Formats: sequence, C-alpha cells, structure tokens
Amino acid sequence: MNEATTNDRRAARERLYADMRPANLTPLWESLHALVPKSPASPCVPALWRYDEARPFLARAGEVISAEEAVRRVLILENPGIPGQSAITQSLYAGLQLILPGEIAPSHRHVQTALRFVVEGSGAFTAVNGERTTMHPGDFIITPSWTFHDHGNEADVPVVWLDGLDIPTVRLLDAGFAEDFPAKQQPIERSEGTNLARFGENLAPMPGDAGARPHGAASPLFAWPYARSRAALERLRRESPIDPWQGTKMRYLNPATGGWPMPTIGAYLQLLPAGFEGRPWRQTDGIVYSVVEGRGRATIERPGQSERTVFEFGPRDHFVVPSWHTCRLSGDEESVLFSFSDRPIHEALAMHREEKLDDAR
Ligand code: 1HN
Repeated sequence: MNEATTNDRRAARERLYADMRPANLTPLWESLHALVPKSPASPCVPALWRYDEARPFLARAGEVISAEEAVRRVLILENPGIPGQSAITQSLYAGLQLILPGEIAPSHRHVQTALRFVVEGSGAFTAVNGERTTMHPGDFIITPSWTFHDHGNEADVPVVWLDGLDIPTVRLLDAGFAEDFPAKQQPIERSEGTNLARFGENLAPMPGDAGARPHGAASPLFAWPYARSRAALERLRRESPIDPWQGTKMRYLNPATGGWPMPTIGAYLQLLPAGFEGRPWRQTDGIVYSVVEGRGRATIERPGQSERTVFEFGPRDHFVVPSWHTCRLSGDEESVLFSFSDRPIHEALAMHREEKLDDAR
C-alpha cells in the first residue's frame, strides 16, 4: 500500500472511532496489548512511608479532629501510582489509625474485611462480635466481613495501628454494604480471652456446644498476640533452616480450616536474621509491609527495568512491593516484618504465580 492509502485508512479508522463513540463502541485492536499484557504491568509503584515522617501528621490529625467525629481517624497510605483511589495496591487499602486516650471509634459493620496490626502504644481495644481484645504492638487482629466492630482507648497513651482492608476489591465487585450499630459501642457478651481459649490453642468447641456457632469464610480466631507469634519465630530461627528468599516466614492461620485468616487477605510474619541478604523473587500478589523490629533494606525492581528502588527500613516504617516487582530483603540487624497481600484471591482463582530468581548480585 502506498502512503496515501495508509493515510486514508488511518483517517477512515479515526472517523469510525469518532462516529461510534456515541454508541458506546470502541475498537479492541487499539487496546488489545494493554488489556492482555505478556506479564503484569501494574500502575502501582513501590512506596515507603517512614514512621518519623508520618507520625507528626497523625499527631496533627489528633488535634484537628476527634475519633468520634472522624468515625475512624486514619491517614490513608496511598500508592502514588494510582492517586485518588485510596488504594495501596489495585486490590487493597492501607492506613494508619490513631486513637487517643479516652476516645471511642463508634461501632459499625461493613462488607469490607479489615485487619489491624498494632504499631505504637498499648491498652486500646477493639471489640468484634461481642468480645474485646486489648492491643499491644505487633498484635494482629481481624474484623471479618459484616461483623460489628468498635475501638476504644482506656489507656493513657495514644495507640496507632495499621489498617488493611479489601476496599478496592469490594469496589471492583460493587458489593459494598455498611450500617451503624444503634449505640456507640456494641454490648460485650464474653470476657476477654474467651475467643483465644476457644480457637487459639489447637482446640475447638465440640459440635453443638457454646461457641461452635457457624463461622463464615474468615477465621473464628480474631486476635493473634505478638508475644506468641514472636516466640514461635524465635524458636524457628534457632531450630529450622532459614529460607534463602524469606528468612523465617510464617502465615497467619485460620484454625478452623488451615487456610487464610480472611477470604480476601493473607497475612504473614517473618524474621530476617542479622546480616541476612535475601535472594530476589517476584509474585503476582502485591505486598504491604509493616516493620516491627530491626533495620534492613528492600531492593525493588519494576518488571522489565533494571533501575532499582532501595528502601532503608526501620521500626514502624511501612512499604509496598507491587505485583510482579522483583524484591529482595536484607536484615542489617535481626528484623521482624509483618506483611499482608491479596494472595487468597489469586489462589482461589487459580492464578497465583511466584518466581524465585537466581541471586544475580
Ligand atoms: C473502618 O471501619 C476502619 O473499623 C478503618 O477501624 C478503616 C476504612 C474505610 C472504611 C472503613 C475501622 C476503614 C474502615
């Protein structure tokens, strides 16, 4: 074809696109490659939130709005690659929530599933399904879909935790419902620790007994105290081989099924020994990290690019590794990292992929 013909056809195509736009028709061939990429090409970027930088803004938020007025006083960790979406990855939301002494965050429930990971301070509580759990740094707590939950702080120090929710996933499915509890706080029906005794000791109530109520897809255990998880990691650090990619990494367990604690979110706790230089890997689920102890580095590469992002992390810092980005973790000191991802969704849909890469340093 000569050049004139090519130009004519190009012009004819543009006319076609313009003419059919009011009919809500668009040409697949112009976007096919972007719609079906050869490998994941996330718009999300690696990002780090240093606690030293975020904490003063949380304190200022504490001065300008009460927990009750805000409903939840949270600073959203927003991925700069997808601004305005209140998302840290395409499927997950994360935020840092502050509750000051004497405050109440009123009771409500929603379809969105939430996790809390306590970052600073002790003595606040969250109540889920008629039972409280007192928060300590490193405690992991879940709020399953459609369970009433409220928070309070009867201690004398501010308490801050990381919230992780499947908000973008529920938005994708247009499946969100929410309602307030008729009072600020839900009634407490059981003393603290009942849930842990029922489901956190490798025991479960007999069928038909009190507490054997049917549970949904989420774990019936709703709090995993840090003291226990940390002790397990300490023990395993000494007793078992260290994984060259992840150090000693464990997943939080739904004790009723052996599966994930929540249907949409998996959560993990890992220990990197002092001097650990992890090998690189990539996986389709983007991961959000909260540093509990120690100092180290995350070295991250965008797919297909050799330029590296290096995050030097310390306690209470947060960072995100988007889908299919190559990452390696190093522990300058012995480090403990909490993390969460949407891996249960990938697995349920049989599309999870992970690649352990050779050490190319
Ligand atoms: C929520 O209910 C909490 O219960 C935290 O603490 C963050 C973000 C969006 C929607 C609901 C909480 C939330 C949230």
